[in-house]
Amino acid sequence: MNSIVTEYEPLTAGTIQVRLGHIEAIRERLGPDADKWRASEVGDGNLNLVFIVTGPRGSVIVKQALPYVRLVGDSWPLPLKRAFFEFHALKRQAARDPGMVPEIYHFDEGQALIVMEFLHPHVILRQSLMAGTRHEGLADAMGKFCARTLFRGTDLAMEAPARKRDLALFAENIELCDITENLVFSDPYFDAELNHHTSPQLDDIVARMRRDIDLKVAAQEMKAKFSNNAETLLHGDLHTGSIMVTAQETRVIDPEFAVYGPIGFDIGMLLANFLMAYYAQPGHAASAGARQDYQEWILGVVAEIWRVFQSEFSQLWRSERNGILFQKSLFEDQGDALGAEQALGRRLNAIWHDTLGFAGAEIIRRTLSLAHIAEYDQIESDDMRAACERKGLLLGRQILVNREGIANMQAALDLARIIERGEMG
Ligand code: SR1
Ligand code: MG
Repeated sequence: MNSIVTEYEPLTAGTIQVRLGHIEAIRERLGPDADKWRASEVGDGNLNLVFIVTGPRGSVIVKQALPYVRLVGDSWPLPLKRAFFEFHALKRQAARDPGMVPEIYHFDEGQALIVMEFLHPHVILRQSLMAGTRHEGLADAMGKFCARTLFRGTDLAMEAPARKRDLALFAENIELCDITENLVFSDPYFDAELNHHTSPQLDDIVARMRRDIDLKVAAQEMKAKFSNNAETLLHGDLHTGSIMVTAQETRVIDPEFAVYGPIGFDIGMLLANFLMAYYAQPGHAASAGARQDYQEWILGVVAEIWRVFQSEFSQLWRSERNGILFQKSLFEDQGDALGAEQALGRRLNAIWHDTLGFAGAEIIRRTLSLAHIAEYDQIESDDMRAACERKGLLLGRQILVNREGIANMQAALDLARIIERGEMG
């Protein structure tokens, strides 16, 4: 019952047995009798098909790119090659932070599909944050993931020829990069076709933001940093929908937006999504104030991710700085360890301010541009949703425009709390 399709063709739950039944790597995991496999399509993301396929021996995930943006439909074509970039990014992330991404069992470039480990009983972190669930080790895992994957993709760590070849490979991820450049950094600030926001409640702040020259300049400065600074291989879409968790375990999925960019981009996007989850909590609380402790837990995660990132990045700086930048021959080898520490401090400081800028841009785009977040969308009352979103927008604007003036995490979180208390309008 095997059928080897050579032209790209989207899978369905009904064709998976026939289409994939001959692939040894899958047969090993599910059992050799494909008649006994059962598939269901569970994709709830913006772009792809995702199937859970279960057989007598176990389950796998089959992820297949569609030739268009699923969220919008076939009026927005999107290259299948994104599966190729996701495959290569997963390989690199697995090498740079072992155990943090799903294992790949099979990749078919022509069919734009990746067969990978079924993470169970993991759930998408976004869902968990709405439910008010705490996760041990989440901040530690994510701080280390950011430090390890981002440091190990730079010219601080990699051999220059390998990095240049890699940079050229991921530079072809043009269309997904284009989505980020438009949706994150430009669309929120004009009347882009696919924008939407909670209306009329947010109409005033949306109009104000589009007239806000400081804000638009800051957003374009961050866009320039994103487009012009091929510093490291980014995950490219590191939000809380790209993280799967159990009570104790954290894994990262979905790096199809992978591209070379500035270190602060991934961290900024990640922290922004926690900050939005913070503001969304009143919309998910059983009664007023019931989620206050949980909100503080979320801010604790934000602070801890940044603390762990800095600590791990510093350790890697000291132990794995074997690339062409800040060579040890210029510092430690001349007995000048202090110089290397000074350079590290300056780099971390610059990453911090970039992180704030990218976080601000991400918060604003998730509220005003095309792709919103479930934490806001699932708040039924328009007034409640708008109140949460407005606070996010206020914080987003502050940390984007004033990113250079916010000295540390404590100051950023104080600002988040002031806005949550309604003390800044
Ligand atoms: C058209 S794709 C919209 C968004 O979904 C992805 O998850 C990325 O965040 C992208 O910006
Ligand atoms: Mg995704």
